[in-house]
Amino acid sequence: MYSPTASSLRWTGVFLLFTAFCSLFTPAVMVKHENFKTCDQSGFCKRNRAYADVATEISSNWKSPYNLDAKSITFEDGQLSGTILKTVGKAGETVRLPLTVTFLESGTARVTVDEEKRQKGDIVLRHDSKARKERYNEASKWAIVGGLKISSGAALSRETEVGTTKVHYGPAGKHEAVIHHSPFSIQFKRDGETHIKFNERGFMNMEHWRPKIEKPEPKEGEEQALKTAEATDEDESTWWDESFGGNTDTKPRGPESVALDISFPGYEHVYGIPEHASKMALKETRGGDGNYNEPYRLYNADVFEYELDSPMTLYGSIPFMQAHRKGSTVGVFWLNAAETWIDVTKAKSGTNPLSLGVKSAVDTQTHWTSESGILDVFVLLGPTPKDISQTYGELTGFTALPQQFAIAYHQCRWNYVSDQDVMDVDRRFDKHKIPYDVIWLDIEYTDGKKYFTWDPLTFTDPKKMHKHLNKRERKLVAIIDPHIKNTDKYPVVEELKSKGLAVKNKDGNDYEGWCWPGSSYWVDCFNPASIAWWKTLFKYDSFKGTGPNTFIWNDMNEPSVFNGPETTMPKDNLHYGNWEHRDVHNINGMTFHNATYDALLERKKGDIRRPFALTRSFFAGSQRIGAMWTGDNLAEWSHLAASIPMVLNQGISGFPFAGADVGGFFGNPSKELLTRWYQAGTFYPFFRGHAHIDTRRREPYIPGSPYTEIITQALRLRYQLLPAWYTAFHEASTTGAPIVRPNFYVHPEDDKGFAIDDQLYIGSTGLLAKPVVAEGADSVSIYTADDQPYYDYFDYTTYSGAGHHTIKAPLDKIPLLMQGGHIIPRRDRPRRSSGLMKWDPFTLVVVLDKAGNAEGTLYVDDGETFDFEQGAYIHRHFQFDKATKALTSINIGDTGAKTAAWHKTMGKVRVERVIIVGAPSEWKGKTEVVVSEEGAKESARKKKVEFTFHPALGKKAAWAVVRDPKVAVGKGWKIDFS
Ligand code: MIG
Repeated sequence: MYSPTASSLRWTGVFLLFTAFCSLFTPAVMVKHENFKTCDQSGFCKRNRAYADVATEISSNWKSPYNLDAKSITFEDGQLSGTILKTVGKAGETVRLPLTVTFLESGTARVTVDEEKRQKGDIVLRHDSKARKERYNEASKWAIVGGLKISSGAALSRETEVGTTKVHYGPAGKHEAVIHHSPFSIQFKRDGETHIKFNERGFMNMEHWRPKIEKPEPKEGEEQALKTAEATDEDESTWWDESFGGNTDTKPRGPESVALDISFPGYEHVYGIPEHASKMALKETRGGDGNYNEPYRLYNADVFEYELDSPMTLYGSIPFMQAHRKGSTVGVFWLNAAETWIDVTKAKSGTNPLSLGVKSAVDTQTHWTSESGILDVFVLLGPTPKDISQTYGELTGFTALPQQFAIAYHQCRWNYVSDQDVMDVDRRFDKHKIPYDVIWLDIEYTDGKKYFTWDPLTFTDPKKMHKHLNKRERKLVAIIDPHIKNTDKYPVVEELKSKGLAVKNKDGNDYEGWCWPGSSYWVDCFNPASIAWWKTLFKYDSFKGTGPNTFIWNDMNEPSVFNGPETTMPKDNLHYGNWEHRDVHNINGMTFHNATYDALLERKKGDIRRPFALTRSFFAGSQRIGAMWTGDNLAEWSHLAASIPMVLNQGISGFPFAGADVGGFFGNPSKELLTRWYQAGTFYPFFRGHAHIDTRRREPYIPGSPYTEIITQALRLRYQLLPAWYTAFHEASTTGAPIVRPNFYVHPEDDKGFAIDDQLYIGSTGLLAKPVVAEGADSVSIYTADDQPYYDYFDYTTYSGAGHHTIKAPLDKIPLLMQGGHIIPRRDRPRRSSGLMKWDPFTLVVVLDKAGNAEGTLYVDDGETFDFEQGAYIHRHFQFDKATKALTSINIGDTGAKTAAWHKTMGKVRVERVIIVGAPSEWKGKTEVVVSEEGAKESARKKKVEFTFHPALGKKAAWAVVRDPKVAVGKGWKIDFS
């Protein structure tokens, strides 16, 4: 038997280095298409596309075989139930499919279709297997955390039509579901207008359970005859097993896919369904020029050297799509964890031409297909983008409010090779006065890829390293992957096996596969006992050398399996509860990330710090746990450009704490590319530099002058704006709103901007960035959607009028504008880390709108603990009112047990400067303003403070400064400019 020896491991290392070395000389890196299925190579996708083709053929007499049995319909407590009968085969046998349509208080409707459990006899006929014999119905257990309150007002409509059932629901009963019985279809209406249609085109398909009938092998000469016979029937070739790339999926339960067409009449744009390296506005996937010829695929996978502008699957999936047009945004959340494909096509609208102008002349039609599970779809009727993020967030959870350090800058590479190396990098950042918060350790820190250990030669004193970092309040993130090395004398693998917590193969034995450590097992985090065990591994006295400033990175959790089909696990593997891997694949990564989060919560009794865990694989709901990044991109300009729509798409899909590897993972970026990437990266909610093991070092201090200085400026900008970012994160954590926002989200009425995905707004701050993503560019064209003035962030150059504006952008310039009407909180004192800024005073930038008004918010808490849940925070609303000529600060936070104590400390921090951009010219000559603060002593109630006015200069707006008004951030106050 093979057992890895020290020397064989060394050889594996040499081999890996060698492969990596070779790849340096591969001229154009390209994804290996042959490693991943096309729709045609994925049995159920092919079958359902063929089904759709038959349904669309005009000449066929085809009729959807799904009929809702009118006699079965009941309505009770906001829920309609019934049975859909599917007519099968020539004999007209029927399959019974229980339907529920649940009407929720949020105005959302949830439609589920299951398959009635068959008689014992039926099941026995099925292929013998240890797998469960019902459809997977536990996805909601992982994805859904709320929003399920039933609409008490939902009621059957009194107006009746034969063959139709109508239900009024939602706010003020404005929503209506019109359910047609034969064939079964649903129209979802808002204010009398149809926004979403189910099964309009008749693609609904639930491949029902059936016994496997062994067909005799065709004898010679009979083949042709058999083929002709089959041609009239369904294609059964992939029903009972299916092979791809030398792997065979045994499919013990046979075909069991679920499919449905969902149409958005009058909607030209659909967004969402990450993760794909494609534009934010989804493209058509069948036929025509400039379209994809493959559906968008959701099957979490470690796609090596992924290609751009592609519907290919990537590491994570969120089966949530929204459709947008002027005046309306709606959404569908397809809650299914199995492999899923989505076709998108557009058709000339069938809607009334009179209503055009609001509606698009185009309908978007989609076709969703998943390999197994029940059908479970949420229908969200908006009507605004914000309503959509809110209702989706109520269902799957809002972004966890991270610690402050987690939204600052992270420095990573594969690998910092020793504890000395880590401390050396840290010192160099300090030497160059470059701020950073977190340094990361990739897999090489371990002893031979055994997680929870340190390499005894290179990381001899992890405690000392942590202590060193802690001096500047810096943190360490260490990687922990889900593959557990199969080796002797490794307690982690011994426990995993002896406790029976590993994922099983189809025969019920521990599944063994190949990953970084060589032979490995995978922890099955669907099992509550696995989570309980996983928690024990992170305790400080178990994972020795770690402490409160150690956090975790989860990689490879798709899961990535080097020798598995499509680099992941066989679908017939078994998880806790005897569900097949097929059923749960897309949730797998989230369960691992979730276990890690739980473990971080309980490292030490009484530790109440918020966990931080980064994940590569994700599903709907992962936003509750931590951050994601877009995986292994390339150090190429095109990948820098692609990162912007990807990050925006994450935001509108409910998982906004997202970023891409700054600098590009594979390859060596030019100094110019690296610099531009840092400038763009300051606008990623998750901001981390990272690099492959074979690349040259590229920490910000490496490229030298002027690049290092320019990168430092970009990093300082991020740190300066941390109060604005943190406020945006807080908003995301309470409303589900994206942290960086695309044009359509901020300007839902501006149809010219619906497809724009290369510029971004930060939260509600009015900050609008257009990163430079082209080599040699010295300007960008930025789009502004309204007629507010937009001011250059750095020099107040004014851009007015909706449309495109050219901004000069030499290498040292970041195109960043401030939309008139906002008040932006900052902290202007440069520090080495965000932790050191905790008690720094604030600067407020008041950016006046056309009318001369502005408003904004600031959220501040300790950036560390959960005390904010007990009121330990400050939440202010600032307003500059033209009429009263005053800037005021008022409290908009609730209070709790810890409010008072918090206000005694943080509340006292000052606002040290107020800058007014677009200041009115009548302020010329003014030298003082009057400041008053609530609760101040009578003598100090009104104080005069120095004021300077700077007149407009060419295109540069006039601005003014109030120097040190000495008002506390936690108090109500007023600055009078009259
Ligand atoms: O197969 O841990 O995406 O960020 O540096 C590669 C090594 C494994 C993939 C991650 C990348 C990380 C690398 N990992």
